[in-house]
Parts: sequence; structure tokens; C-alpha cells
Amino acid sequence: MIDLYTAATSNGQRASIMLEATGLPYRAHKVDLAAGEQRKAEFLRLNPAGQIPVIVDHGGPGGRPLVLAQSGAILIYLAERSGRFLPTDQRKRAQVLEAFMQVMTDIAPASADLFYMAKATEPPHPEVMAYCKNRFLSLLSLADRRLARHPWLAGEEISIADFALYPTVAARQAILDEAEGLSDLRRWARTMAARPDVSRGMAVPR
Ligand SMILES: N[C@@H](CCC(=O)N[C@@H](CS)C(=O)NCC(=O)O)C(=O)O
Repeated sequence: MIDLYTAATSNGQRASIMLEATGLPYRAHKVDLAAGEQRKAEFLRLNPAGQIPVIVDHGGPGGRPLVLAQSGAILIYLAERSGRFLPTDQRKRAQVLEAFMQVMTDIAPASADLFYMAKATEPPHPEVMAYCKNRFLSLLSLADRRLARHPWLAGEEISIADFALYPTVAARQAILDEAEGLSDLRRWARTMAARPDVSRGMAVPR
């Protein structure tokens, strides 16, 4: 059994849609970020960074519990734990990891910039916000180009790269609605949204 400590944010949803997709048994526990539960001693013992998501895999490696934070690390761990969504073939695995890292180190942080820059000044600085939005969209256009070549981000099969990107795209629907182009990304987002595992995962925590 895996315990997932999470909240309704794209980082949290990344972990929950992956858990749903793998079918690994898990229980979700809501961490109330607005109430500051992530800064309580009980939670800081799980993740000293005071951030969701965190998983506790009670049947971790060697039969011992594993506590793991960072949504990207959680996705890789769950892929290896379940044997799904991260190929073992070295070439395919490298290609999945390339797409996955583009999401985790470029696209997701650009989305986080939109969140933090909106809070940095009151009111938000229009030129800074426009810069962040354009940067986010230009990074999304790289994902769109990948999706023009094949149905999923890293090729012919769905992978951790797709599960990593979807919650970020869903959270930025308003920006996508205003943007032009990105037709392959939009097609992919509709396909992802229609998957039962993705829709169940997006609704966690209830
Ligand atoms: N790089 C981390 C980011 C995690 C993160 O930023 N979590 C946010 C919610 S989306 C959080 O817990 N924030 C609480 C806080 O900063 O007080 C990941 O991918 O898991």
C-alpha cells in the first residue's frame, strides 16, 4: 500500500494520475496548504521542504518503507515499481526521459513562474506577466512539435512524460484558450482528459 500526501495542484495531480494509471493500491491524504499543514512538524518529518506531493510506499525496496517527495522522482519510482510507462529498452528509455525532463525542468517551472510572479508584486507587473506567459507558450510549442510527430510526447506509447505534462496544461487552460495554434497539443490534451485514469487522478484529493 502507498500513502499519497497531496493537494489539488498540478504537482500533486502528477502523482495521483500516475498512481491511477499504474493501478498500484494507494490511499490519498489531503494536505491543506492554505491552512499551512505542510509546515507542521508531522508533515515536515515526511518532507523537510514542506511541499506536496509525498508518497510513503510501505512495501518499498527491500521490503522497507520508502518516503519520497518531488513529483518527477515519484513518477520515475512508480514507473519502475509497476514496470509501466518507462521503457527498459535503452534508446526508448532515453527518449522518454528527454521528453520527461523537458516537462519537469522547462515547462513545469515556467508554469510555476506564472504563479510566483503573479504573487511577487501587488498588482502583478504586466510586462513581467506577459514575458512569463510568452515563455510558457513557447515551451509548450516544443511539446506541440513532438506531438505533431507521434501520438504521445515521447513516441508511439504513453509514458511518464505525458503524465508529467497533463496537469500543467490543464492548470493553464485559460492561457491555452487565448493562444493560437498548438493544435496537436490540444488534440493530445483532449485524449488525456478522456482517459478514466487521468480523470480519476485529477480529482484527487477529494
Ligand atoms: N518540484 C516540486 C514542487 C512541489 C511544490 O511546489 N509543491 C507545492 C504545491 S504545488 C507546495 O507544496 N507548496 C507549499 C508551500 O510552498 O508552502 C515537485 O515537483 O514536487
